[in-house]
Amino acid sequence: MARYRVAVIAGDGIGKEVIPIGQKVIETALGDAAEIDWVALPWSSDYYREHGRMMPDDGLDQLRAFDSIYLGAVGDPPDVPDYITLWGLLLPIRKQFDLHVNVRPVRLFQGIRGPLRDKGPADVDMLFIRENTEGEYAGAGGRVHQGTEHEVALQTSVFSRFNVERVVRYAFDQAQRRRKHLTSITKSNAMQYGMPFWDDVVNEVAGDYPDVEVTSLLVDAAAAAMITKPETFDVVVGSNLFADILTDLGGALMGSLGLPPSANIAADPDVPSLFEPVHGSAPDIAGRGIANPMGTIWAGAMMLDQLGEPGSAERIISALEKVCADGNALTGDLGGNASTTEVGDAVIAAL
Ligand code: GGG
Repeated sequence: MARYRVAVIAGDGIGKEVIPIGQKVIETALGDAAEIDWVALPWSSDYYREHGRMMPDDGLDQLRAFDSIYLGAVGDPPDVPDYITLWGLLLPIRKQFDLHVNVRPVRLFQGIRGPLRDKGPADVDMLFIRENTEGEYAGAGGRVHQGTEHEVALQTSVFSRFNVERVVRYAFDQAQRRRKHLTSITKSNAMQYGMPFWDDVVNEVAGDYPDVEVTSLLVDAAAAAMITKPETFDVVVGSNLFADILTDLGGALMGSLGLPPSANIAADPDVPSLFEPVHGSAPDIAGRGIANPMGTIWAGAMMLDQLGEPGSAERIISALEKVCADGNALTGDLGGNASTTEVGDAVIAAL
């Protein structure tokens, strides 16, 4: 029997409520096929309040020994500023482990009422590939003359050929497995260095994928087109910031940000990848037992797929589809009144 070691960082807010549900669903889906040794790590804003840092000094070394990382959410504003939680935990993991792509499906499930009047499940089925270690979130910049009236802040985007090319190739590979269309998100009219470079790399790599049709869209036009003609998107590749923003829009198209999952995939297969819902810690609803666990459950399915358990992964997605189609166990964000636990139980029953 296969055995996997998974680090669990439930984190903050609703992360602590949805992660245990995801673990139960994963164990049910695996049955006797494989076993998971879960190791809970208390790294969070509470940990920060106690220790002055989001994870221990050797946190990354500890994580490296695992097969996978399952993360809930980070963020506890205004008590702990969001840049502390993100730069103290999630972003260092993405960068140090070279989790080069962030894979984010956007799908409207049957039974879920999306916000678009004339669009249904057949129209909303995209796969975002987000550049995940540099771009606008590279962390290059600084503040000078701090606290004076001459204060200056610089936040520099970084695009390297090595990285952009491998991310774009990953997206083309995905497009070949799907409907053979790739949309590249750019802003080369206003950002005259990084974005024409991005476009050049996309055009160069496109030469190796003659069967994939490529569309280049300015990020603002892409945001509008996701609303007016979502059916024109198949695989979408974008920079760290642009794809972060557009996938929240994607979550809205799915009916709730509680639904989309995300897979942060390591370039080196010997390094753990990280799986998390797209949503954050949602402090406004934390502790009430009403958070939607579906994004976390789906992220668990992506984790199983990557660990080499595609059958169990598919069963989880089918169970999610069934629960959505039935419509009897949906949380408030999807128009229902089920609790987090009741949704988990319904997914387990569907399995
Ligand atoms: N699910 C993890 C989480 O808390 N995400 C919130 C967030 O702000 N993420 C930023 C990012 O994905 O770059």
